[in-house]
Amino acid sequence: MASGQPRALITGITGQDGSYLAELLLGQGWEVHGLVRRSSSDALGRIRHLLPSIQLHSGDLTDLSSLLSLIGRLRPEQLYNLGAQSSVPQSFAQPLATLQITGLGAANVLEAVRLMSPETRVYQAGSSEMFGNALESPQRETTPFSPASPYAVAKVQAQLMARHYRERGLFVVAGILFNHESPRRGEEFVTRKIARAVARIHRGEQAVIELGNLEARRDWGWAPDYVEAMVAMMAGPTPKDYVVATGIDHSVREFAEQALALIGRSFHDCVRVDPRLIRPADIAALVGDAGLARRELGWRPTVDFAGLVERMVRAELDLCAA
Ligand code: NDP
Ligand code: GDR
Repeated sequence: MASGQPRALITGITGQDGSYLAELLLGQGWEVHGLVRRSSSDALGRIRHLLPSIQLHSGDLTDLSSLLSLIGRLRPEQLYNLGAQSSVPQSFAQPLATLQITGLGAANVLEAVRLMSPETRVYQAGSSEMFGNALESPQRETTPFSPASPYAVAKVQAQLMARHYRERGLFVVAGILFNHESPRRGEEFVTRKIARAVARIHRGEQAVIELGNLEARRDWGWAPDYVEAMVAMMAGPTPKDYVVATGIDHSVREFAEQALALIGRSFHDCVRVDPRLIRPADIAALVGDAGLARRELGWRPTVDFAGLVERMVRAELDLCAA
C-alpha cells in the first residue's frame, strides 16, 4: 500500500456514480479502493474493466466494525460515501432498511473517520429528493428540506450528520445532486427504463412502455459531469454543501417523447400508464440552481437534455446491435 499515490476510498463503487468516479480518480493518479458488500450474484459489472487497477474490500455500510477496520487500515486522503439504498420507490417498501443503509450508514462512515482517520476528507452523496415539494424554485443550498419519502428522510439524516461532523472539525463536503443519468444507470430508474424499452420497441421485442407519473418534472444531467463536481468539491479549501444541477427541468412525458422520436415512433402509440407505478407520494418538480458550484468550483454541465436522451437511447441501440 506504499505506492506514494494519494489514496481514495469509495463506498458504492459498483454503482453508476462509483464506476465513473473510480475512472476519473484513476486518471488523475489516485490509488483507488472500494468497499463492496457480499453478493450471491455478480455485482461488479460496471467496474469489471477497472479491476486490475482498483482494490476492493469486503464490508457493509451497516456494519460499523468493517468500516472502522478498513478506514483505520487505509487512512485514505479522501473517502466518497456513495453507497446507499438509492431507489425512492423501494424505500416505501423497505423504509427501515433504507434508513439503516442510507441514513445510519452515512453516520457510521463519519464516526469511523472521526475515530480512525480524522484527516480524511469525506464526500457525502446528498440528493435533490431532500427538498421534496419545496416552496422555493429553483432549489439551492439554503432551500429548506421537506423530504417526501423514506429515502429522502434518510438522506436528510445523512446530510445533517455531515454538517454536524463538519462543525466538529472534520472536512466533510455534501453534494446536493439532482438526477444524473447515463447508460450505466440502474435499469429501474425512469430514464434507463425508457431508453431500454425504446431499443426493444425498435427491435420489435416490446410493444409499449408502461410508466407511472408522466408529469413529474426533473432536472436531468449527465452522470460523468456530476462526478467531476464531487472531485472539485473535495479539492476546495472549505468544506460545504453544493447544489449540482443543470437548472432546466423536463417531464417524464418529454423524455419518453424525445426518446421515441429517435426511432420514429410516437408517444401516443407506445406509452401506457400503469397506476401501480405511481408512488404513494411523488414530487411534482425539482430544478436546481448550481450557481455556487459554478462560481466557486468552475463547474458547468456539458450535456443538455436532448444530448442526454440521445446518448442513452443510442447506447441501448448499440447494445442491441452488438
Ligand atoms: P446506485 O444505486 O447505482 O449505487 C448504489 C451503491 O451503493 C451500489 O454500489 C451498492 O452496492 C451500494 N450499496 C447499497 N447498499 C449498501 C450497503 N449496505 N453497504 C455498502 N454498499 C451498499 O447509485 P448511484 O450511483 O446512482 O448514486 C450514488 C449515490 O448518490 C447514492 O448515494 C445515491 O443515493 C446518490 N444520489 C444519486 C443521484 C443520481 O441521480 N444518480 C442523485 C442524487 C444522489 P451493490 O452493487 O452491492 O448494490
Ligand atoms: P428518482 O428517479 O426517484 O428521482 O430518484 P426515478 O428515475 O426513479 O424517478 C424519476 C421520476 O419519474 C417518475 N416515473 C417513474 N420512475 C420510475 N423509476 N419508473 C417508472 O416507470 C416511472 N414512471 C414515472 C417517478 O415517479 C419520478 O417522479 C433518483 C435516484 O437516483 C435517487 O437516488 C436520487 O437521489 C434522485 O434521483 C435525485
